[in-house]
Amino acid sequence: MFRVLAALAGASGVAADVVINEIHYAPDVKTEAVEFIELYNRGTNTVDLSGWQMTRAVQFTFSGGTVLAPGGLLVVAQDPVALKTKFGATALGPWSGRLGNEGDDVVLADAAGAIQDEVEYKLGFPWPTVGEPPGYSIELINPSADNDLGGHWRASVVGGAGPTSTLVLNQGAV
Ligand SMILES: [Ca+2]
Ligand SMILES: [Ca+2]
Repeated sequence: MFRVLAALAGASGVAADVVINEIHYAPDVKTEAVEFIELYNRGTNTVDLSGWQMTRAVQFTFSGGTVLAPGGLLVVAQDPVALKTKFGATALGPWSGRLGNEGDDVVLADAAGAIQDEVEYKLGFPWPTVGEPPGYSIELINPSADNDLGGHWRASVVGGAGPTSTLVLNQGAV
């Protein structure tokens, strides 16, 4: 019975410790492959991401030994080289696929294939409107907020100042 309940909790969007915290899906320069997704560990334990996957909109498998410490941020990029060039940020990747500019479905699944977090973002109210210069991402206002709700996201200038808009790769992640 406990196992059934646990499975249901995981499937119903009760997010685990690692959450999708920022999504840069509409770069201002359309020819630049600088889409990225930032993950955040809001829990109190280091999470082993070995074999975890991003699925649906984009596909990426985390290699063995990838871990995310409590409070740590981890960026997965469409093209890590392009991301480094534009924003000076280090990221995992590359992934396959593209993030839709008018909405898409981002899924983070663990090594067993169970969904740990999912965001079906949309363009426009109640979701932030992005896509014009200077190149906004959408960012969760508070990592403890339910990221299924558009009102819990805000537009954020990528690479801009501020503790919640910097790209940080957890040191232990690579
Ligand atoms: Ca896109
Ligand atoms: Ca979610």
